[in-house]
Amino acid sequence: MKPAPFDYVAPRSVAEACQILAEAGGGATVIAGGQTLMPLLNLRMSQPFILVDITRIEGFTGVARTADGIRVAPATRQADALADATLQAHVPALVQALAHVGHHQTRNRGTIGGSVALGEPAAEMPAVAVALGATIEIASTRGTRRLAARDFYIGPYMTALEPDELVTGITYPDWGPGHRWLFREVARRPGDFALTGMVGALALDGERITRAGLCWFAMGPIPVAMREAEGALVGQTLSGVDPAGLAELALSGTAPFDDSHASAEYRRTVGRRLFEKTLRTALEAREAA
Ligand SMILES: Cc1cc2nc3c(=O)[nH]c(=O)nc-3n(C[C@@H](O)[C@H](O)[C@H](O)COP(=O)(O)OP(=O)(O)OC[C@H]3O[C@@H](n4cnc5c(N)ncnc54)[C@H](O)[C@@H]3O)c2cc1C
Repeated sequence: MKPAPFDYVAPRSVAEACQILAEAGGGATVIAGGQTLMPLLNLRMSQPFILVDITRIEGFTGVARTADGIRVAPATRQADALADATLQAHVPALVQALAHVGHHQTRNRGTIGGSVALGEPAAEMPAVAVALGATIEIASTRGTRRLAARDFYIGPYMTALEPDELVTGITYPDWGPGHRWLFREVARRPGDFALTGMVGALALDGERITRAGLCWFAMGPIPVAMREAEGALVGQTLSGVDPAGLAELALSGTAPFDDSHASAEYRRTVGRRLFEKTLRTALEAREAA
């Protein structure tokens, strides 16, 4: 199939893009890398009358250090983020996760902002944002606002974004030198969406864990923060943590689902083992971030 007819615009500024979205009254759709949207258009599951290409907006690509952490502009290609030295040094969990987002070909087009804004429950980037405590910048003609990633995801493919709003940046806190990062997923084939996966970081003061951020993906309708496990980890020493003992806490709040790829029971069982193994690896890591 081919898409239903639409107009195409490529604004050069955030103000221009927001004006177009506002005037369209819900009839416009943002396109970034197009890796998810193009198939939806071709299948006519999405039928906007205007497509707003945000990749030419000034300042919409690149990674920068700011007072709040590391800011990734929304149209930054996943392949560029994967190769970015600042992200590699300061947000290694994101870089590790990115290597599992699709394939070389999709990462050459796909963007960080597109993945964050889409809110696919099995996607890696929303879970990274939730785990690390990222802040999402949002703009519209009504102004700008900042939202914690933990408040951004509402349901499968549903976020707090209004139809006239645009994600204009994602800022990841710097978890500090020597922090431990965690990432692991299980997928049928490299590049497939995960059947289950987790990502996170532990901030340290010497051997003591001062902050923990952990999140599941493909374990519920949204990225599921492991709030109880995070709380139990803070204050413990690296050698004092019992990963097996924490696994049940980590699973609380998850709502794994049955689909054609795996059963909920499979996700829960594999998730438990994956959590234990991933946490143990992070605790024992000789060389941390
Ligand atoms: C074969 C294949 C395998 C894949 N495997 C994975 C995988 O394993 N893990 C994974 O996470 N993804 C995977 N993907 C999807 C990934 O490649 C996409 O890049 C990502 O989901 C969307 O990013 P995009 O830049 O392509 O966004 P687009 O497709 O352009 O847009 C996606 C949605 O986000 C909205 N949007 C985009 N940018 C913004 C913004 N700045 N503000 C507001 N709304 C915005 C669009 O309106 C649209 O609704 C795969 C895709 C393919 C084709």
